[in-house]
Amino acid sequence: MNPLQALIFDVDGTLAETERDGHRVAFNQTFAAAGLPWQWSVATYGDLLEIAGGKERIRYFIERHQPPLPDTADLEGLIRTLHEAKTQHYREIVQQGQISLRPGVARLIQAARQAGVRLAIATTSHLDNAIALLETTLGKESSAWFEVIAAGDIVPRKKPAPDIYTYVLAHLGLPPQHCVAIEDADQGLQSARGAGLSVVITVNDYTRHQNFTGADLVISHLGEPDQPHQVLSGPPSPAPYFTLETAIALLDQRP
Ligand code: XBP
Repeated sequence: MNPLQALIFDVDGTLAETERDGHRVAFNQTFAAAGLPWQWSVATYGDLLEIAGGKERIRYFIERHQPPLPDTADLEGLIRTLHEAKTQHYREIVQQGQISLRPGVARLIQAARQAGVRLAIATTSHLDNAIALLETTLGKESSAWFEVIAAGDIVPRKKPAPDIYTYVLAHLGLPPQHCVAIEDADQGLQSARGAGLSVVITVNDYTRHQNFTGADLVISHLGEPDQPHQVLSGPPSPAPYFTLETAIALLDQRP
């Protein structure tokens, strides 16, 4: 049996650089449309990313920054309404083609499909966001390539809790020893590790200085034959880009 049965992808920051130019912009569009004088700069948003989940991030911003608030007793209702509008704005940004996949993502997904390696998604973001990104970047039919798309509020505790990865494994019917998670951030690493998975980190500008102790491999991105990746920590790569063989080698070295 192939030791590699499934690849489980995080979405935001891993499949694409969605945070700075996608989610952040959508939050700001939402605040402006709601008449709120809130603006999340690139730097502020970097700090807010410590909190996974859009609704949770808005709540944290209100508690931490005490911005001017509309006159309402229903704070939870306000957060819910803002987040629904933000999801809409984000989908529009993605569907306009403003976000592209990171190097090597499409290549690795196609290689997995050809080799019969199963695919899944584990994201904190809203399901509609994940589907919009997949369908816009990989084609209308592509969301069906993923046997499980676990997203948003499907589990009670978001990353860094292991729940979303545990959910994916349960629905794939696979033990973690036969799967590799691909992530971009420390919260995702903790979540996937907590579920017993091997983890590959592809860093980005928001996450490259985080602590990735416990990751099996940390690389700049998945890479392409003509766009080699850099190995930041972990075993030297036999190829200048991440392959299914690299994933199998990581599983083989598990204690
Ligand atoms: C990233 C997140 C999300 C997005 C915003 O999730 O934390 O909250 O920033 O999306 P992941 P929502 O890295 O797990 O894909 O507003 O839909 O929550």
